Amino acid sequence: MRTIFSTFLTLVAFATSAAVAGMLDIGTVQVRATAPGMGMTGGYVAITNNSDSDDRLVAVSAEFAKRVEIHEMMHDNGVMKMRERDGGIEIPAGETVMLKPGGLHIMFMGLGETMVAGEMREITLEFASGHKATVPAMVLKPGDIKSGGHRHDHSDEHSAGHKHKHSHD
Ligand SMILES: [Cu+2]
Repeated sequence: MRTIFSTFLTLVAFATSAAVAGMLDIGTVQVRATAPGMGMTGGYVAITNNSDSDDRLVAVSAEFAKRVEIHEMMHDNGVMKMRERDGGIEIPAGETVMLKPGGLHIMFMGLGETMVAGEMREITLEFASGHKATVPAMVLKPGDIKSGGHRHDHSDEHSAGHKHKHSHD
């Protein structure tokens, strides 16, 4: 009886995480490296909504930043400026939204440390659906940040970026 019960729990846990992971596909987060003393930097990521209902990125947080905002770019008398985007970013059902340099982006403010190229961090994304995901973020030199050419070749992606856990057996 005990064995059956724990197997059941394992199956439920597995099914839940797979379903959640399948609804929102969050690419590798890219964070722009900073020079010592710089107080803010940008973050970029592709988010795909595989579900049947629209969602919305409403908040981002990170341990290394006091405050994180979701920004958009806008023209102001011929000058590109950025500002906080009211209501976050809509992620329509079945679509991919790119946060990239010169467009929608995550703004990390009040940095407590220098962001050094090559380091890995973590950030947490919160969605209107209640889905919350803590994902790895890669610190990159500005020239190494890919501005949107994220191709979804799955074999490629698996050999390159993703870490697979094989340890649970
Ligand atoms: Cu910004």
